[in-house]
Parts: sequence; C-alpha cells; structure tokens
Amino acid sequence: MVITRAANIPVASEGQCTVTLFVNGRGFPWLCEEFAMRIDIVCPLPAAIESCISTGIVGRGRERGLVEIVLHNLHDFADNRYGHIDDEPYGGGAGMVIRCEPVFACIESLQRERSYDEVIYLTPDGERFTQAVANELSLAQNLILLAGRYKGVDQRVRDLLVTRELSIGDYVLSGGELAAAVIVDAIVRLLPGAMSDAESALDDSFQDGLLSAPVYTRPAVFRGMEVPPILRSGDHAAIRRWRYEQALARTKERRPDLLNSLPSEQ
Ligand code: 6GU
Repeated sequence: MVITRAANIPVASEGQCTVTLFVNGRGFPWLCEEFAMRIDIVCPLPAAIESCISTGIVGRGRERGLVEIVLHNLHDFADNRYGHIDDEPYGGGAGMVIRCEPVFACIESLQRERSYDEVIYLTPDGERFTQAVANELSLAQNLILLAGRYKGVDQRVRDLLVTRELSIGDYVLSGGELAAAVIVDAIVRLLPGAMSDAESALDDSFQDGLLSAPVYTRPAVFRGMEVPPILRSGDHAAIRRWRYEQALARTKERRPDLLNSLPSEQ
C-alpha cells in the first residue's frame, strides 16, 4: 500500500474537515470530526519561534484548528532553584551541555498525556531534512520537536527519549529553535486546508523532484523584457509541457544531483 499524500480539501465548519487520502493512486474521502495535528516544541528559547508560529500559513493553520502547536520552555523544568538547565561537559572542553533532568521532566510529562509518533531532536549531525521527510511527517498525529542550544543535550536524552534526529543543512546554527520553525512551516503548509489553493503545494519545487519553472505576472513587457508568449497563449497542454521542460532544464543546470533520485514513474 502506498499512501501518496493527504489532499487539501478545506471544508467546513466547526473543526470538521473532509480529508482525502490517496492510496495506490485512488482517493478515499471521509469526514473527520477532529483532524488536528499536535506539535510540541521543547526548547530553551521559545521566544525565537513565537512569531514564526503566529503568522503566515502556520498562524492561519492554528487559527483554523488544523494544527495545535505548544511551546515549552525548558527553564520551567529546571531541577534547581536558579533555573539552570545546563552544566559543564564531563571530560572538559568549551561550551555547556543541557542536563538530562529538565528534558526528561518535560518530555515525559507530555508522553503521559498522549502517545507521540516521533520525538525529534534538531541537530546538525542529524538526518538531512528534505521535502520527502516533510511529506512523511505531515501524516503524523502528534510530534515532539526538541531543540538544543549551547553544545547540545546530554547523550542520554538522545539514547532514551529521541526517536529521530534531523538537520536542516550543512551549517551550524546557534540553537535548534530556527530549525524547529523551518520544519514546522514545511509540515503545516502540507496539512489539509492550510493552503487557499488546494493544488499549490503539489506545484512546489521538490514536490515532483524538480525545481520550479520560472513564473511571471503582469505587465507582459517590463523594461523591454517580454513574458514568454506561450504562457499567454491559453494552450494549457503546451503550458504544462513548457513548464516541465523549464523545470527539467533548471534542475539540470542548478541541481543535477536531484535528477539521480527522481521517482521512477517520471
Ligand atoms: Cl537542526 N540545529 C543546529 N543547531 N544547527 C543546525 C541544524 C540544527 N541544522 C543545520 N544546522
């Protein structure tokens, strides 16, 4: 059984939505009472994420009840009266390490409330976050994202609590919060009802393994540069063909590595 994706069919009223899952290419629609995904973000600096989850498509998705996102400040789970959540690394060296106690206290209290599909730790040495991973995670019900700062979290957190480790690219951020915000954005825009144009998520770069074709809007001529006539021809089959050719050419030129991993039905 291949579940391709959950289709965007924004409906309804009072927290209800129609969801169509495509299984082996066939659509199965049904009405859900509650299809909200829940994402808990556990981190030392929730303020760094606040605006990312309150604005844009993510903010609107929360208002529409498609996703519930809850921020947890690790300092609220400190096991000492100073609110310290970090300590020096055993064996010496620069930087501080986030202690086990606050992380276990926070995550275990969440796990007593519900079961989670994944506990994801954001770290530069994790698996690379790609569109395929975003698609997969968009089908989850409950997710925990754990973001560290300093030198990272005690290895025992990773060994015992974490089920998956993700990195958003080969560079070092000063904390995992921005990475968590990136991942939440990439997931939430895929949720049924998040986008106003039901099809637009399917047209994204990477969604078919290719970069996007160039786009234009009015005026037809700007400073002597003309919009390709085919886009103004009204011939939709020809436009589709042109866009595919442009996407292929752009991918060959800029990201030839993507062509080696194209889905086989292409
Ligand atoms: Cl997930 N965290 C940090 N701190 N830096 C990163 C990253 C994550 N992904 C790329 N760089």
